[in-house]
Amino acid sequence: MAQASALLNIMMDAARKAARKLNRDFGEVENLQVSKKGPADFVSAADKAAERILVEVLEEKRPGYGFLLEESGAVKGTDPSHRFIIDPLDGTTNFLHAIPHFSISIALEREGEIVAGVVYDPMRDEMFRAERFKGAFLNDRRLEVSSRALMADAVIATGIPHMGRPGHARFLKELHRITPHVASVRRFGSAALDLCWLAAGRYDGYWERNIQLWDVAAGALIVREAGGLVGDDTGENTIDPAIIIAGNAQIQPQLLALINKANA
Ligand code: 2AM
Ligand code: CA
Repeated sequence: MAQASALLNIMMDAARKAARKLNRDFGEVENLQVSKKGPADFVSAADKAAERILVEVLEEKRPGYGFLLEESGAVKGTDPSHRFIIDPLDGTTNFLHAIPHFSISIALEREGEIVAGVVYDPMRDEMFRAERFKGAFLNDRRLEVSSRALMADAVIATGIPHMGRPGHARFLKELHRITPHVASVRRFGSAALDLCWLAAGRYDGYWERNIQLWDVAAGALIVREAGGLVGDDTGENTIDPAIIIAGNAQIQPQLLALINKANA
């Protein structure tokens, strides 16, 4: 078991503090399901409140760092080389429907590189963390991606484009190309957790298009530090929220090939 650094401890403390608020609000959402108005406004307030807590904790411990926030956008810091990239509630649709699968995602970027990442799943009390070159962990257990090499054995996670977003037809083409070759496909609704579950060897691959940097910045580092690959559809080893193709080192290239075939 490796001791987490001071930086990761700060990021994890922030996540746990914000999670306490999200947990209370999740309980309330479960009650609001039956109300006429529904929980939508309440959830958007919960989201913002969690973000405020995260910023408050991180600002106090790392004054001057900038932020890229899902709810409030970019906030410039006095230190131009550091920024936290934060999704206070990844899996909002799940949260809104009282489906207990969502997370808090915090990444730290230094000079344009993601150097630390924390993803916390408050419902399962699972804290995923990684620092560059120092490995990935789930709570205190070192993570490694699965060793499944055959697509026929692989469980692949994905995200389906939601209402109002482009790419529905393309998604179906890709799904149609992939499903006959793999054991199963899953769509659970939190990109940050999809990546962490891949890092933990639960999934063997993952792809999604048209998401945002805050959905994947921390999770992508966690996958890489667990020995997995994260890239785009050209085979470049990059974190491009327009197209994320990830997997263990055997599955990722095969998934990439199928996605490119689907679009050929
Ligand atoms: P969110 O819950 O923070 O919005 C699921 O496919 C992924 O897409 C989630 O990580 C989700 O993050 C993201 N996403 C982005 N915009 C979304 C939207 N309008 N509705 C649902 N999911 C969205
Ligand atoms: Ca998100």
